[in-house]
Amino acid sequence: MTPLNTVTPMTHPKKPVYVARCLYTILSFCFVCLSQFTTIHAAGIDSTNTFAYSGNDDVDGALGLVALFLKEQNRREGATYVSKDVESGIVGYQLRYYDDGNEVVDSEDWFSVKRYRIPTEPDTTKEEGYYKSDYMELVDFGLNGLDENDHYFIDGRRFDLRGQQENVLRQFQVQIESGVTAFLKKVTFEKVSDAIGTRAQTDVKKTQSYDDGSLPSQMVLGLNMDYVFRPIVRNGQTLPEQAMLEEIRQRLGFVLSASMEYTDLNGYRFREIADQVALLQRTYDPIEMPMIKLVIDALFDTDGDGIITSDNISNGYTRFREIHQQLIEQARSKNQRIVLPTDKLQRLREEYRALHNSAFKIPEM
Ligand SMILES: [Ca+2]
Ligand SMILES: [Ca+2]
Ligand SMILES: [Ca+2]
Repeated sequence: MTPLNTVTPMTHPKKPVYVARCLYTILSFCFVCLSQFTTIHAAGIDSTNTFAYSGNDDVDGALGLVALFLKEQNRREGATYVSKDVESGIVGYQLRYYDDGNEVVDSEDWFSVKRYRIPTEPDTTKEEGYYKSDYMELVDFGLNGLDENDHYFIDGRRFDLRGQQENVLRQFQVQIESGVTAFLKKVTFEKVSDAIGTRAQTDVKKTQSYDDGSLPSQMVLGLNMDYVFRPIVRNGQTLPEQAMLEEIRQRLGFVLSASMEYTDLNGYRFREIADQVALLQRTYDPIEMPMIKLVIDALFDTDGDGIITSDNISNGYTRFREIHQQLIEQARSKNQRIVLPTDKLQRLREEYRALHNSAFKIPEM
């Protein structure tokens, strides 16, 4: 995992030393600026607006942001979102992102870079920009880097990458990286992140951890929901992924299970749940989604942006205990011996309404 303020090593040809020195001051400044983007986490883009794939098999977080940006720029284009042409030396690029229609960047989408050569002296007898129709287009299905499932086009003819050697795939991938870099140098990563704002992580669906160590809903809950869990830092150390996963599941799992179970006034059932590791560490079934959404939105994601910090986790847990205590006192005053799940859910709905100023609606599944 690469922290945000670390420059990702590039595999591009090295710049001469003197250029590097001249750039140093500028870079330091950009570096400070970049580190302010606390809601954006894309270690695949460095402070010089250079893009490189982060190299795991998952949807690339940084490329996902660029995809979201394209979408932001031209929503009217239907399911394909296209960038303006960018020129870099004698090469021109155009970026395209295709969403399968579910409005989030995920492994069913593709991203492409069109690459064409700009003649030093364009033929004035031909129509303007004639050379743009003579291009190569590299298509990354899944936004996870080029592999054997990807393909490219030359003059409209498709070539599959199946059976290609690793180094050939790598060469093609560098072309995509160069195209995205040319684009980022023009629009700047700052502008990209401003346009996307807090949706950055919740709209890029990942199945593995994000570049900054945040965990997607898929990892924590086993469900593709709009939640991202921020890394847990303790005594200055970020918890390892597995420990973080267990801790979040322990807390959320307890609240979820306890909300769906009755409790007797002595805490029986409650204690039983707390002892059941398998129950707390499990992943959830899609049928439980409305319930999970209610619990999380009422207790853990109180500001509704889909981002859940470690403070949110402990506050949500504490809040649940408070609410539960109130329910127990209510039950006592009515001479009841147990608190029913329906009472708990009703109380959580009230909590939700107070926070979000609207009634909880069962989400579409
Ligand atoms: Ca999609
Ligand atoms: Ca791919
Ligand atoms: Ca939040």
